[in-house]
Order: sequence, then C-alpha cells, then structure tokens
Amino acid sequence: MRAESISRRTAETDVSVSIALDGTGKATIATGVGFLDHMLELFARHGLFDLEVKVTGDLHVDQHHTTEDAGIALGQAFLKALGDKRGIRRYADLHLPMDEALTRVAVDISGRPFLVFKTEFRVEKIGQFDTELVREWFQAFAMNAGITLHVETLYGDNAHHIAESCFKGLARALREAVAVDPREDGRVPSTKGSL
Ligand SMILES: [Mn+2]
Repeated sequence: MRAESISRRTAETDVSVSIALDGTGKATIATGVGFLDHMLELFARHGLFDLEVKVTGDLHVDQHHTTEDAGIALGQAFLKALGDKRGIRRYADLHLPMDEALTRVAVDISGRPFLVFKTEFRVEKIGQFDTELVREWFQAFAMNAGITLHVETLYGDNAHHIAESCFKGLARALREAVAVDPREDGRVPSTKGSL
C-alpha cells in the first residue's frame, strides 16, 4: 500500500497529512482556510487519493504560512508514499477545462523539483483567499514532492474556475503519473535506474 503520514510543526503552523495514493478520493480536510479545503478536497477526489490534512496555522497573520506549509507537508507525504517509484508511468499531461477556463498541466515524477507556473488572476481575492497563494501552494508542493511541474492557464476569466482548473489538472495528471504500468514490470522508469 503506497501511503504515508507526515507531521510538521513550526512556530507558524502545525500540520499533519496522510495520503494513500491508491485510494478512492476520500478526503478529510481542515486547514482553517475554506477555499484551500475546497481545493484539497477536489485534489483528493480527482487524484483518487485518500487524503487527510489538518492545519492549525497563524491565520491571525494571514493565510500564507498555512497554505504554504500545507503544500510542503503534502509534497513530503506524496514523495514518501511513492517509495522507490518502481513501475510508475512517471509522465502525464492534460488540459483541464472548468467552464470558460482551460489549464494545461504536465508532470514528470522526476526527483528533480521544478515549477513553471503561468497562471494569472485578475483579482486579488477568491472569497477570503489571496489568489497569489495558489502559486505558493504549487511551488511548495512541487519542491517537496520532487516533481517537475508545468502549469499554464491558456485562458479563463473567473478566478475560482482558474484555481480549480489548476488543482484538478494537477490531481488528474498525478493520478496518471503514479499509476503502475504493468509493462514496466516493477522497474524504475529511468535509464539511470533511479528517480
Ligand atoms: Mn468550486
């Protein structure tokens, strides 16, 4: 069973994350940030990951530390759950539409953390949530999961739709990339022999 739990505590946040990669999409999320909860719930659902995320953060400051640290811990748990990456498909990409918004996501479970994030928001807030924190979460997740991640929103108007297309796109791409390809026959999908 590819599953892992992480606890991470700093002066700013106290985060616990559990993820099962071969799950059903069941999510129990409580970050204290409603919009982030919504994004993580649909990340679990569309990735078919079983996911528990609990954050007690310094929301009296703002939502930055909570959002970033949720991404860090989830990335760490994802990486550990993958183990030695034997047999996985490794690469995946797709276009994810959400009404008028369209986001392209390409991922390589490479062990080489890199983020290209070409998504812009016309507004600063989605409800109480700062739209600039979407990028912060993706950066934190990609660096700690050790993945190469390209996200580009090709077009879109509504900030809620744009953010949702990014998170759903990532989830769908990861679902494909972590899937075990029987033709790999348990090998690590790299000519180097490790990822
Ligand atoms: Mn929504």
